[in-house]
Amino acid sequence: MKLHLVLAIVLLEIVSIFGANPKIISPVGKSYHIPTVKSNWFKANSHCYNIGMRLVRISSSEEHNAVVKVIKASGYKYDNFWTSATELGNIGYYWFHSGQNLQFKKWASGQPGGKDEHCMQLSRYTNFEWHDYPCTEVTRFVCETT
Ligand SMILES: [Ca+2]
Repeated sequence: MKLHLVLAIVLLEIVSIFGANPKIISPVGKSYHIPTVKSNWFKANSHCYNIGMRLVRISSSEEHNAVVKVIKASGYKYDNFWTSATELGNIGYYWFHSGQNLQFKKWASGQPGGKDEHCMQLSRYTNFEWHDYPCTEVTRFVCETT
């Protein structure tokens, strides 16, 4: 029992020391990873896939909060982050790697909208609430375990 507590504390310490690099386990059982590179939405999908992960998908308020916490604990809290939500090739937004429509939503006020903006980012301008942006924009992204 005590050993488990100690291990949990050690794990938390490791996460806080290494910031953006480790895979961080969320309350919903997923692990997250923020790569050191920036890319457009298409390459972000490829990058996550190539390391055995997927571009992040957010299905609940709990997951949203977990991802924001990971971002804020990383060294990159002044960037925007791609998620796998897009409306490319479809009517309305969906999660690219599952094809499911968005159930939970956290759009910032006035979003989504804007010409040629078809991919979703967590935006530093609105405390990481959701914005749509042009999919070709180069920025950071969050990968998750599948
Ligand atoms: Ca927008």
